[in-house]
Amino acid sequence: MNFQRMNAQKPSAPPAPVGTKIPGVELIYMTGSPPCRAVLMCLRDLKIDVDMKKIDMFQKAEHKQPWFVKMNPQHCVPTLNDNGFILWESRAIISYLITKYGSEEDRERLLPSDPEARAKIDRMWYFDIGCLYKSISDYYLPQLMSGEPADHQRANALKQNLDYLDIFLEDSPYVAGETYTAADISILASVTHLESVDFRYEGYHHIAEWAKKLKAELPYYTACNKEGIELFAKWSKSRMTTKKGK
Ligand SMILES: N[C@@H](CCC(=O)N[C@@H](CS)C(=O)NCC(=O)O)C(=O)O
Repeated sequence: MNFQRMNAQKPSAPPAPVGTKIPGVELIYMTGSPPCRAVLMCLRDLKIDVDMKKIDMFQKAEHKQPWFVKMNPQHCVPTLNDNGFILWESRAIISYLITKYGSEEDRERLLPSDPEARAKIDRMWYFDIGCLYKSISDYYLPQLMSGEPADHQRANALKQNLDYLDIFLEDSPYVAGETYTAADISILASVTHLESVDFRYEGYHHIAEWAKKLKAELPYYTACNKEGIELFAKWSKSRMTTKKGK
């Protein structure tokens, strides 16, 4: 991806430490990235701290530099380095962090061992990566990156996936059932990404209620998300303005 000019925003400090420091673990991330925001929420939920390495994908294209491509040939963030064990894909990172560093209570709460409960989380994670987050990216990135016109089919795919999520949330307070789990973390990052592209999702009443409830319930929501959403919003606005000015 080419995110030119996004780093025209003021530089930000990594999130302040809040929990138990895990030695030798580093998270390579970017503030405006929804999957990075999801991993930040997971770290906060587990009350663990790792070294935070923010990379500049814009002016410096650090994700394309040899040291990073050698570590992660797919050159994407978030990427975790746990004492030499390298892992990318936010949902895999979240699962790994909970399994390795969560307490028994954290594991049962966020990633329950009951096969049916766990299968529902997997289903929502696959729905997120394969449908929901994918449809947000498919619709907005061509417009933001290359100035392409909005594609109606892609808009419909996004709305269809929001309809599905709204139906899922009709009968359960959280995306995978009666309690907050790791699936809510990822899907919350995806849904709130819509705020940074100015897509109003209030009309999806169950989604809107769920997001509002989580924002109020999660003590770490603002610390992990506000700055990233605002940064992406400023950038996307500038890209839309540039496009209109062409
Ligand atoms: N499915 C991946 C998506 C990761 C991703 O696309 N990250 C973007 C930033 S939001 C990135 O690193 N883009 C740079 C690139 O792909 O070269 C995840 O959930 O971690």
